[in-house]
Amino acid sequence: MSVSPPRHLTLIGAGLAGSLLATLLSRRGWRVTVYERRGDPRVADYESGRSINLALAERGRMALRRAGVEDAVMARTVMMRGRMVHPRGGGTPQLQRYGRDDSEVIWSVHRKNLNTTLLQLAEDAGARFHFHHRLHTVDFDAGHARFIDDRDDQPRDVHFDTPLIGADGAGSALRAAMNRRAPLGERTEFLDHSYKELEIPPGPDGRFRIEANALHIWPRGRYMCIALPNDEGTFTVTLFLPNEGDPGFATVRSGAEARALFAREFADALPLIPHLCHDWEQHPPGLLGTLYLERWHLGGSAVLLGDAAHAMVPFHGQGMNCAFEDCVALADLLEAHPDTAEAFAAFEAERKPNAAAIQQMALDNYLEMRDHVADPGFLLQRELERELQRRWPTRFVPHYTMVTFLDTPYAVALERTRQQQRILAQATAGHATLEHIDWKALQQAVHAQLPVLPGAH
Ligand code: FAD
Ligand code: 8RB
Repeated sequence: MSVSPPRHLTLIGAGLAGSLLATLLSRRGWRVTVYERRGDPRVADYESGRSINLALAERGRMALRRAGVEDAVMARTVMMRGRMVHPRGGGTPQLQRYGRDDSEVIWSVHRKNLNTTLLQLAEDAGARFHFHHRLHTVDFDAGHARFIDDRDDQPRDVHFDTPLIGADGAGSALRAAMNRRAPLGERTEFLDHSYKELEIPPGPDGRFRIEANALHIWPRGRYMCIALPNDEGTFTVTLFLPNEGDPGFATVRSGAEARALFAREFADALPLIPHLCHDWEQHPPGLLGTLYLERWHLGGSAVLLGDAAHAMVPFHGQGMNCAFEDCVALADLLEAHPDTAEAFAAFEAERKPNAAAIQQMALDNYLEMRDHVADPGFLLQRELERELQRRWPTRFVPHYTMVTFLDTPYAVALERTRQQQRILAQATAGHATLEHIDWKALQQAVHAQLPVLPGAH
């Protein structure tokens, strides 16, 4: 006789992954209790007035569709067709499309709107939320968790007899508690670059000051600036800069120094950012890094997902998309495995290699965005890539398409990308155009090395 499986779960964190997972599980009849450090974003003015936006791609949309919330979210997004590359010295910005047409685009979405929508949906589905509960410590043997209310520093001790799911982000307190109980093999590799957020307000007519339907990039070799549109006519600008050297955060310290950097390197952006000096001096640079864990779960007692398990650098815009994919995978596996420890082990086995792959691709994409996008050799490879996709669309699927428009497992996308890069580099080496291409030889290489990719069309 086996005891009936626990149908009650406790989630830590009601951010993007926590609120989506709460919905998916509640819909399937699980009792879900969620503890969140911050206040309820639906009632409190829980963040500063600034809008922070995220790029939503197909993986994220698929997960939202599973939760029945895709349409509600999509109603308030801004389409981004491609990269708008702003050259140094003020030449005309050029759009590099992400896909073949407007069916292959990404979407800019407000973090707060998205989080609020997901929370409401989870509550409607029956999940119970406890806000102002910051997980502090866990006694796994006794089944006790201590939470702190950060408004008055008061502790609350809660007894639990359910598995714990950590969706509490990159600084996860559940991860720390699990690690104290049995080491998770944790390692964080910080990037020697950080970031600063700035804002382009709407123009006098309330409209976007630059092309709305693009992700803007100012590539400058060792560093770059980007801008994503918000639906109220603003852009959130992010400058990524090395910590050391010049320019770097160590040398560009005052608002006036930042203004001088923009005047020199981002001349067309400077007049659009009226609060540059103020914003520069108000907010410290944000750190960037990759979190690697050897283990994601503690038997059947606790498991981590999203940033808590695999925080990554932002350069592929996949952190949230990957976290959403985690939620669908975990919900499915909890359904498939009555034994929670087995479900958690299967989740780790399925997702860990894929998380490692997108972590690597995110690091690689920094070089592409800040440097390669302005390089003629790179542009020639992109041109060949498009032509190979046109000829053999189910076999030669561009890297960006696999990551952003398909749900190809990230590990498969990484492997095929490496193979494709060898083909592209070899075929274009020493040439400035595609005139010399031996299409017969390429056809052979493509068919020999790249089997038909599920989902490609
Ligand atoms: P989070 O969304 O961070 O949620 C964690 C939640 O846990 C929060 O609500 C937090 O308050 C709560 N919490 C933390 N500690 C505790 C505790 N001790 N007890 C209880 N609750 C706790 N990804 C993309 O895909 N595309 C993008 O364009 C993109 N842009 C980004 C821009 C910025 C500025 C940043 C910072 C990230 C961006 N990301 C993007 C990454 C994305 O935000 C994360 O990968 C995603 O939010 C991960 O979801 P999560 O639920 O794991 O963590
Ligand atoms: N976290 C993004 C891409 C890929 C764009 C391309 C890149 C800001 C922090 Cl840096 C970045 C992408 O290859 O042309 N898609 O979506 C989002 C990105 O940065 C987000 C806004 C960001 N994430 C800490 C800052």
